[in-house]
Amino acid sequence: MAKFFRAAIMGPPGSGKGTISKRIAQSFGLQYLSSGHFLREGIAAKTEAGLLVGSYVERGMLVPDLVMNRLMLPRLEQLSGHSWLLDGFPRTLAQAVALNNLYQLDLVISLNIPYETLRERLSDRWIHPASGRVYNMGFNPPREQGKDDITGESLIQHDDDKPEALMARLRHYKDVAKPVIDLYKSQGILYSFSGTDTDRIWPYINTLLSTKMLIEPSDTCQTQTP
Ligand code: G5P
Ligand code: MG
Repeated sequence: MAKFFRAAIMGPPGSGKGTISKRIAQSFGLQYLSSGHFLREGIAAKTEAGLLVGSYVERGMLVPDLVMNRLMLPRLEQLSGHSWLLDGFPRTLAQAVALNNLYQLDLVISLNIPYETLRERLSDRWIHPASGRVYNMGFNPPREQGKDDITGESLIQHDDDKPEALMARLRHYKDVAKPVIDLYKSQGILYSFSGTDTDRIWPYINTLLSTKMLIEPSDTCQTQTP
């Protein structure tokens, strides 16, 4: 494997970023950082920053770029010497530029999932708030209904998965993601995957990463045709 491998995964709400990130982290040993998880940690802890971002997350709005950059970039500094995967960050061009000023990504995965599939998935999604573990009543149900498999504690549904917030999140995603996708395309590191089933997309991502992590050192210049 390359000494350090740096990747990001993009996609609309419910596209499977979290599910695929966990598989990547497990299969390839990357450190996995989810912006949504860190935000929810702050909200649950009721810190000053948590209260501020809570109002955005509840309404399905993007948290301001400066707040996101301050939340995510220092965590990457702590991971120097590790390979990592970002889930949900960067989400805007300003975030992508701030990240790019510090780190050159090796690969960006973009998930294209039809709207109807996203809507069905998110209305069925339940979370264990303390750990961030995600369940789906159809795809990935807990062993006991409404309870976390590990702790037995109650599962909850996010405010931002409720219908009004969800529509707002999907509308925002497309507009805001386009310049970010264009940036990574222009760098030759964007790989897009389309489909309705994570299990069918996963083998392609697995193969791509196996190839990239085996043969491409992160610090060499790359010419790729995604
Ligand atoms: P998050 O937490 O980053 P979103 O909105 O981007 O949230 P989300 O909801 O976490 O995305 P996901 O990670 O893309 O979705 O998808 P997932 O959780 O793996 O899968 C969704 C559901 O579908 C799960 O229940 C899963 O089990 C199920 N599933 C997966 N695959 C399949 C399948 O093949 N079939 C079926 N049937 N089910 C499947 O961000 C939350 C908020 O934080 C703020 C924003 O307010 C955002 O709305 N935020 C930021 N703001 C500004 N900048 C940033 N960088 C920000 N990052 C977060
Ligand atoms: Mg997620």
